Amino acid sequence: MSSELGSVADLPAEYYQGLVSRNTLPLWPSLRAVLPYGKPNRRTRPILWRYADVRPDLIRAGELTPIEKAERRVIVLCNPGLGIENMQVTPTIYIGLQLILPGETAPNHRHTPSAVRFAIEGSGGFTVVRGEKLPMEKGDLILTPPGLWHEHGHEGTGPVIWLDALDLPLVYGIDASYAIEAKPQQVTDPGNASAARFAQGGVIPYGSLARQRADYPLLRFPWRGVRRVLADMAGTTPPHEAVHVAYVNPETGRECLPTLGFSALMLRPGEDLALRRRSASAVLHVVEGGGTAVVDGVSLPFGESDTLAAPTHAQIRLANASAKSPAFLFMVDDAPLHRKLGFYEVFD
Ligand code: 1HN
Repeated sequence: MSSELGSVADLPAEYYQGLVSRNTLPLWPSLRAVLPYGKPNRRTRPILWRYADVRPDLIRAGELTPIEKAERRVIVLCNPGLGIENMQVTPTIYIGLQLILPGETAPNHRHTPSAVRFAIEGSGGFTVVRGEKLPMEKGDLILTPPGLWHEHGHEGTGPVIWLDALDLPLVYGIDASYAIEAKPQQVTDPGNASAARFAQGGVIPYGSLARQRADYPLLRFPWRGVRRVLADMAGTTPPHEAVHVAYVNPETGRECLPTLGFSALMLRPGEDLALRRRSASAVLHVVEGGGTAVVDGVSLPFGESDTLAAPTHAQIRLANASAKSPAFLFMVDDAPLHRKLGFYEVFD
């Protein structure tokens, strides 16, 4: 079945050069590289970025580069396995840490890539998406779906830092990434009214049953509620089963963005857990606590606000270092994309 295929060296040089000169190539010398047997070739390295390393560089960016010269003041996490200039943590996922200082604004724009913000530090920061003013407190998830206007501001004191996750490598990779700029939005919903509409799981505004569903009815998922659900589930979830919740569109129950999926995990005190191996690539960000992740055999000790990369098809073990306190992790993955492409798999 899997026999050795012919190489470029097997071919007359003049034949091969002729093919190249006509912008063509023989498939067979490259076939196994582009379509390996059993498992994909994964260039993504399992690595971790410590918040303690990135934060000082981000704070320094605040001194070196005024917001007007940056638009978005971001230090980008770059997986060396994918080429650091390509600004990818996994082949589909871009991650950056963004800093905004008191009184600064990051101008209004919209673009084809999907984005989310996950708040790390500081208070008083906000994002306006589709006219809704959305506060960003530690652990809050805020969606900026493709095509929706968004801009950021900061009404508090001290630095505000959040994590940006985008499907930029994917959208850029298909020559589809671009933005449009505009004047600041009119804030039509200063009080985050959608939070009230979807505050109770399983209960939605009555009209949502009959009408054509909005694509993105809920844009902000406060951490406080997610943490409470995880802590409540921890007591009733069997040992060795992950305490794991997905962020979804509350009207459809489906994923909340087209390509990227979001979820949160709690590691119980002393817990050492193998996640189910999946086809999707993922990024894990530590909200609270510390421990060790072992990703495809690579041991990555983690603490609060650290971020790590997991390749497609990766074996992931997560151990909580504390016997007393829980640890909480936020996950971004490209499972929705894999599902849409028809090849999402869960193994084992
Ligand atoms: C973007 O729009 C933001 O809106 C942050 O804060 C990072 C990276 C690449 C492309 C667009 C933002 C981004 C981005």
